[in-house]
Amino acid sequence: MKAKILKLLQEASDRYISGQSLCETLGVTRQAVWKNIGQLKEMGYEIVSVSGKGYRLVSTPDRLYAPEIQSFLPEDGFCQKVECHDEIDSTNLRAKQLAELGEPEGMLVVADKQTAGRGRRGRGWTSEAGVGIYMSYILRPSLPPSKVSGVTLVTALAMCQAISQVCGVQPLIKWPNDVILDGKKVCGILTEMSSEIQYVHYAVTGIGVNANQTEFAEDIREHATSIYLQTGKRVPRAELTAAFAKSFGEYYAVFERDGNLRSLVEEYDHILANRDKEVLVYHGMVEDAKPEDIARGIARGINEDGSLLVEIDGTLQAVRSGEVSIRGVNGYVE
Ligand code: BTX
Repeated sequence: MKAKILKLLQEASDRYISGQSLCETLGVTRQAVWKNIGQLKEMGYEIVSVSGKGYRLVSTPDRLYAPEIQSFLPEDGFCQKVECHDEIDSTNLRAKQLAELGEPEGMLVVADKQTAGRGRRGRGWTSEAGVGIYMSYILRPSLPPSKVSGVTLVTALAMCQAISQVCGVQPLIKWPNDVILDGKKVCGILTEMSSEIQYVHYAVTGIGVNANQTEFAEDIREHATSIYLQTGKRVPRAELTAAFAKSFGEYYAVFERDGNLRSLVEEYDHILANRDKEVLVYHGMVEDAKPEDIARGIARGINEDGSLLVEIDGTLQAVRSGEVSIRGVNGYVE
């Protein structure tokens, strides 16, 4: 009910909605409306009530609250369930647990803080409270396991669209799993799956967003930034979460329908950070690469499998995510 009340108040924008019309639309008593509005106020939603006029939403607190996230989402959309945590070890771990328990595709797990945020290959993801968004979607793709890595690219596309819509700034993608602003990471993506040789039980796509951080610890400062640091504007985290959830559902439907990324290649290439630039292709971990593990080439775009096409010694080679890392010639991106 709170999600519906928030939706109606948001839709009314700066107009008042009468208690009567809330009751009629929601099919509940005045007392139920009043009680729920009271609870929302206690949580920091500033809702004014004027007798004879009704209720008006003046401001929302910056929190990740499931009913508020749902209030921005269409009722028949891909995201049907949102679970929010103030603190959790890792939303990917939680989403995997829920998937094992049979939760359906399209359930989103969101946290305000992670105590054991996970990156790729055993790395960590710094997940401070109150400033970031840490979330994971449960997916049950009807695709062979070899195609699931495409989900990472779909996630990056959806996040770029959501940031551009809500924050008014266009991020780029550093293939395959980073979203960047001004050459630094604002999001990292980790897709995991449980499968048999031919069959995917479920996949989980996790995304960490640096939304409102004003500083970063020394070990990540060089390559990390936040949307706030880049735009000077506070990010409404619940709204951005919902915009991502919606956008992801739309791109994912196309990906699942085609069984590959062919309809999304052009859009992806348009915001590919390294496109037509010189890159270093590392086979294995960047940290302990030997000179023979590194090739130099020019990134040309992705193919429909989501591999990066790199021109090396005049030949176009498709490099697969999971097998290589890409760096700019002089640094992280360029
Ligand atoms: P990655 O392996 O590409 O990047 C991890 C590396 O990024 C770290 O080793 C560190 O150098 C750097 N890093 C750590 N934290 C941050 C940060 N907040 N901003 C910028 N750089 C950072 C990327 O892995 C995948 C990250 C996915 C995180 C999400 S959060 C929700 C979900 N749950 C979970 O446990 N992981 C995912």
